[in-house]
Amino acid sequence: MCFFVAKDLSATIAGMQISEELRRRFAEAQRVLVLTGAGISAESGVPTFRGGGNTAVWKGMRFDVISSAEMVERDLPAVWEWFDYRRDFMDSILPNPAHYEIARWQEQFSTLTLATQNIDGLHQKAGSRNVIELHGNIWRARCTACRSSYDMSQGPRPDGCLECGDRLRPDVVLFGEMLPPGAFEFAVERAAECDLCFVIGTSALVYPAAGLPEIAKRAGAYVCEVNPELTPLSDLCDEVLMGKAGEVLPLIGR
Ligand code: BJW
Ligand code: ZN
Repeated sequence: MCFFVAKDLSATIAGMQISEELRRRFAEAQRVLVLTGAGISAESGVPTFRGGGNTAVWKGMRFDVISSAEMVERDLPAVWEWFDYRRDFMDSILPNPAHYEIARWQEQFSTLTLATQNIDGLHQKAGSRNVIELHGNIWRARCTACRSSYDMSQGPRPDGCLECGDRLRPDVVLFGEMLPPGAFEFAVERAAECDLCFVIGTSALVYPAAGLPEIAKRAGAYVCEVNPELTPLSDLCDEVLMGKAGEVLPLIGR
């Protein structure tokens, strides 16, 4: 079931799930920014990090311990074990209607900027182009010294860096690490000039990604959240569509 919470009271007519205001904004928007998080991949079978009263745990370690810069220093083989396990699992999963709907939006707006915190590559599998991967990609390894990058989607990674021989690590952004050079800055530029912003499937707890809708709002954009649960950003949003992304997104443009 999908609950609809809108600050535009005219939109709370029984049975109407998407406000007239959002439909109008969607029809007229030129520049749209979409920020996604783990929840958009939940319907593809990818576990979220938080929510539902649970926190992801790997062999007794909280994910923010195993997915941390400190653990790369302390026990890189354990970090690889955790990421290899998740890559094996992600190999078999498919995009869901939410990923496909966002890919379709590319043809609808003159500028569609998709910034994702997800590392699973499902947006690209659904056909989205130029995805800003704020937290990296699980299908890449990178050298801990020279940052040379290795694609693991076509085969196994080498034992060490082919350029300098140093150790490889997953090319993902762990707690306490900087985001990929330029990625956040580019998303900030797009947030500051968008007229419609969607925040989809993120608990909005992790910064700087969670700051993007705040930037869009300050710039005058209409901000819409899609999530079955409220988040710290819900109050800032003009509209909160409480439901699963795969069920709600296909309704917005129809
Ligand atoms: C559905 C659904 C359905 C379910 N449909 N929805 C400012 C203030 C305080 C702290 C900081 C700050 N700025 C920076 C920090 C520190 C830190 C941070 O934010 N900490 C907070 C937790 C307090 N940030 C960082 O460290 C970042 N780096 C940084 O800032 O660098 C600068 C710097 C460096 C050094 C010193 C100082 C500054 C890096 C953050 C990297 C995050 N990495 C992870 C792990 C990636 C690797 C891995 O996969 O293991 O990224 S953490 C994890 O959280 C992952 C996610 O991308 C990220 C966000 O999670 P997300 O996507 O929101 O998922 P969930 O699970 O939290 O939520 C799912 C949601 O979906 C829920 O709301 C559900 O309801 C919903 N849902 N089903 C729609 N069907
Ligand atoms: Zn190297």
